Parts: sequence; C-alpha cells; structure tokens
Amino acid sequence: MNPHSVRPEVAALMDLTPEVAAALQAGNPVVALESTIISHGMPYPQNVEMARGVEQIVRDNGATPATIAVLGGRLKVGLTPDELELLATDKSVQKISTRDLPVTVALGQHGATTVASTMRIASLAGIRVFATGGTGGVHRGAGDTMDISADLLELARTEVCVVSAGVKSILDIGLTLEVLETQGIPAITLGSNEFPAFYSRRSGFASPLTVQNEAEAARVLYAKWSLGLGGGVMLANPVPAEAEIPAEEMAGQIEQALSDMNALGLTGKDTTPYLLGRIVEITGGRSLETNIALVRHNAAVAARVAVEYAKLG
Ligand code: PSU
Ligand code: MN
Repeated sequence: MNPHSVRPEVAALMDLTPEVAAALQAGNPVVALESTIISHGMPYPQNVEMARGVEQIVRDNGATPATIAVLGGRLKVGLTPDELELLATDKSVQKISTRDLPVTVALGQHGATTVASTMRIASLAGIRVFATGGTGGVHRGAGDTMDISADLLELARTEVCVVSAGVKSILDIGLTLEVLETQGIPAITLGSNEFPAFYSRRSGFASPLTVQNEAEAARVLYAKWSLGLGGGVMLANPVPAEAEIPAEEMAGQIEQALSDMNALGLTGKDTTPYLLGRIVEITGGRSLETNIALVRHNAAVAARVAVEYAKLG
C-alpha cells in the first residue's frame, strides 16, 4: 500500500504494514520507533519485550506505532512480530545511520536504524513524530576524535520531532547543546527548565526551551513547519522520577565504562552500543530498567504529541 504522500521512487523501496498505511492515508496519528535500540541497545529478551511493549503504549495513547528498520534492503515502516524477533536476535543486523542507508538498500542487507536513519525513513513515509530512548550527541573528547552523532545533523535537516529522555550522560551534554543551537534545532524540555540526562532527570544544564504539555509541543511543530523552518525538533522528556538513577550516582559508573572503552580502543559507531552494555553490567542491570522505563514514557508522550498535531493539520 502506498499513501499519496510517498514519492513513487521511494514507495518502490518501502514496505508499509497495512495498519501504518491505513493510518497515514487517513491522516491519523502515527509514531515512528527506531530499531538500533532493539538490535544494539539492549540484551535479548528485554529488547524484544521492550519493543512490543512500546508499540502497545503508542496504541493505548491513541496513535499507530511504526517501528522502522531495513530488512533485505527494503525500508520497513511497521514490523511484524517475526521481524521484531529477527532484529532482536540476528547478529547479522548492522547498526545503520543515514550514511549507510544507500549501501544497505542497494546490497539487500539487514540494518537496525539509528535515530538519524529512522528520522529520514519516517520523513520519507510522511511520519512527523518519533520516540526513542536518548538521542546521540557530541561525544566526550570530540575535540580530538570529532565524534559527533549523525543524529544531530539529521535533526538539522529532517522535519521530524524526536522525543527522547535527553542526551545520554556518556556524552558531552554542554557541547551537544551548543551544536543544537548552531544547527537551529529547538531543544525543548517537557515540563522542566533543566535539560535531562537520559538516566537522570537533571544534567546541570538549563534547557534552552520549555513546553508544559504535549498540546504546546504540537503547536511548536505546527509553527516551525508552517514558517518554513525546516529540520527537526528535539523534545526532551525527563525519565520518570521513580525510575531515574541520580546524576551523582551515574557519574562514577560512566567514568568506569568510558575508561574500559578506551582501554579496548573502541571508536566510531561501536562506542554507544559498548557503553550502554557496559553500564548495564556495572550497574548490575539497574540502568537497563531505567532505559526501558524512559523509552516507555517517551512513547506515551510521542503518541500524545502526534494526536495533538493531527488535530492541527
Ligand atoms: N537510545 C537508547 N538506546 C540506544 C540508542 C538510543 O535508549 O541504543 C541509539 C540510537 O539509535 C541513537 C544511537 O541514534 O544510539 C546513537 O549512536 P551514535 O552515538 O553512534 O550516533
Ligand atoms: Mn559517532
């Protein structure tokens, strides 16, 4: 099925599930979900349980979930239960960002999409709201490594609202906020004047912008795109208080994970998956519970933003 908004040359490479195609066709709210978090962000079986649970939360809040990946070179918008299981278990599934997309498609490979590549596919399908855990950002030591997540560049150019729990504290949050400002990306925190730090509600950095509820967030999206200001919006949703790990407790554990990573000499796309996995080990599984809780919370917020945005269109 091919909603009118999808260009024919894109439609030829894309498979929408009937549920997603029908929702888009009708102008009903749809929320995109990424797949790197499934394949490279969490261990099995928590990853597939999280993925199924998050889809249900989107439905419970009035929107249609569209988990995105590339399978056998096809852009998948909406996945079957078997496809979710494959992403959660198959070691041949690579982590793919925007730069990887043409190769994965052309060579018929499997790819789990990051925030950046999920945004791009969502936008090609006509989806405007997307929920994840945390977005990528400027890595610590980026002055030497130049490791800045492609997520930030995609936010600068693709018209999708990304709902996350802020920027992972394994990153340099201050530098990330600087790049967001330079790129003209609104970094907006829901219900707080402080920018959140993924596992923790507080980062020590003031949030550049704030909205109080999902209806306000939807109005911001409508205003931005009506004005012809292209690009995305980072909507930061602090982790629920009962699930957070306070920043003071995380600090030492993150330092430990970073020093273990440096000892292994890991760089590039392998750093984020390694750090998330190592922090699960160091915290004895507690960070995984936090990660799952914050993704679920983001899915509910994203669904409500999509519902409010659909009312404006
Ligand atoms: N949020 C999570 N777990 C994850 C990610 C986000 O809770 O695994 C992934 C997203 O796919 C994001 C990626 O795009 O981490 C960032 O990778 P990098 O730093 O290499 O850009
Ligand atoms: Mn990187």
